[in-house]
Amino acid sequence: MARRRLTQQQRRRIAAQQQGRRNRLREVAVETLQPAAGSGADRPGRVITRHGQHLAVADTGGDLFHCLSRQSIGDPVCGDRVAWHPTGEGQGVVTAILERRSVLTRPTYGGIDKPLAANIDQLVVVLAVEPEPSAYLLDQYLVAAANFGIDAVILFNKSDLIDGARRPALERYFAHYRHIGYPLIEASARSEHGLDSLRSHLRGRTSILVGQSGVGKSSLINALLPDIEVQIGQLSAASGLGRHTTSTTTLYHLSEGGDLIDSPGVRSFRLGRLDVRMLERGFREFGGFIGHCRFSNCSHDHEPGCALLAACAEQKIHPQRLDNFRHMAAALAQQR
Ligand SMILES: Nc1nc2c(ncn2[C@@H]2O[C@H](COP(=O)(O)OP(=O)(O)OP(=O)(O)O)[C@@H](O)[C@H]2O)c(=O)[nH]1
Ligand SMILES: [Mg+2]
Ligand SMILES: [Zn+2]
Repeated sequence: MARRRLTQQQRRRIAAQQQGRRNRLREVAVETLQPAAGSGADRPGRVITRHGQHLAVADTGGDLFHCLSRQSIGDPVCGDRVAWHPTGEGQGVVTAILERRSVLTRPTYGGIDKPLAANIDQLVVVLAVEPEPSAYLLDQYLVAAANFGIDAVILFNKSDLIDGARRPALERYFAHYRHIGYPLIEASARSEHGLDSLRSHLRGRTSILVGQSGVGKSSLINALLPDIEVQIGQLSAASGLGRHTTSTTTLYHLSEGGDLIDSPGVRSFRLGRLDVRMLERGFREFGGFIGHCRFSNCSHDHEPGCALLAACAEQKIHPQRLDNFRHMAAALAQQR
C-alpha cells in the first residue's frame, strides 16, 4: 500500500494529538494511577526492542507486551519511553513517543539521521585486541557522544588475550585516553576480569554497548546478566522478538539497577551533519587550545601559529588524535 502523504494541516493535527497524549500521560504518572487493562487509557512504557513494525514494550511493572505502533507517530526505537495501551492478551498499540532525553542516530545515505536508540546516558565503546582496534572509530564515537550530550566509557575487552607482546602497542595507542579524562576499563567477558569495575559505571543509568562486530558486546551482556536467559525467554514469549538479539538493538535490565543495551556491530561509523565547531567539541582535550591559533579559520593542519600543532609538539595533544580530527574534518567537508 502506498504511504499516505500528509498535508501540513494533518501533520499539525497529529502533533497536537500526540502532545495531548503526552500531557494526559504525565497527569497519570503524577497521580500514579494504573488504568485497568483493556480500558483503552494510555499507560507509560519503554521500548525494549524493535523488529520492523513490531515492538516489545515493558510496562512500569516490567511485564512485556507485543505492540504495533501507529504509523503517524514516527519511529519508536529501543529505549524510547512511550504511551501505549493494551489491545488484547499481551498485546498493545503504541500511540505516542514521549520526549527523548537523548537520541543516538545513524546517518542514512539519503542524508537523514535515523534514530537507533533513545534516552541513553552513556556510550560504552567496546574495543578488543581482536578484531584489530580502530582508534579512528573510537574517536568518531567519542565525538558522537559529546554531540549527543551523553557520557562515554572505553572498554577494552578480551584482556585474557593481552600478552607481553601486545601490551606495548595497546599502551601506545590507547593509554592516553585516560589522560584525556575518559574512563578506560580493561575487562574480559571470558575470564570475568574487570566486570566489577564495569558494573560500577553502569549502575543506575541507561548505557549502550557499541563497537565493531566480534569485540564481545553480547558476551559482556551474558557475563554481566545472570538472568539473561530469563530475559530473552520473556522477550520471546511476549513477542517472538528474542530470537533476533544479535541483529537488533535490545535493552536488558541490570539486577543492580540500570539498563544495558546491546547493539549490532558496525564496520564503520559515519558522523551525522556536524560543523567544524561541533567536531572540535568532540575532542575535549583540544578545548584549552581552540581559539588560540593565529588565524581564526585555522584548519590545524599546517598553518603557522597553530595552537593545536604547538600543543602536539609539546606532547599535550596525542598526534593520533589530531590526525583523526583532520581526517574527520576532511570527511565532513566532503559531505557538504
Ligand atoms: N578470548 C576472549 N574471547 C571473547 C571474549 N569476549 C568475547 N569473546 C569471543 O569473541 C567472539 C565475538 O563475541 P560476541 O559477543 O558475539 O561479539 P559482538 O560484539 O556481540 O559481535 P556482534 O554481535 O557481531 O556485533 C566470540 O567468539 C566470543 O566467544 C573475551 O573476553 N575473551
Ligand atoms: Mg552481538
Ligand atoms: Zn590551528
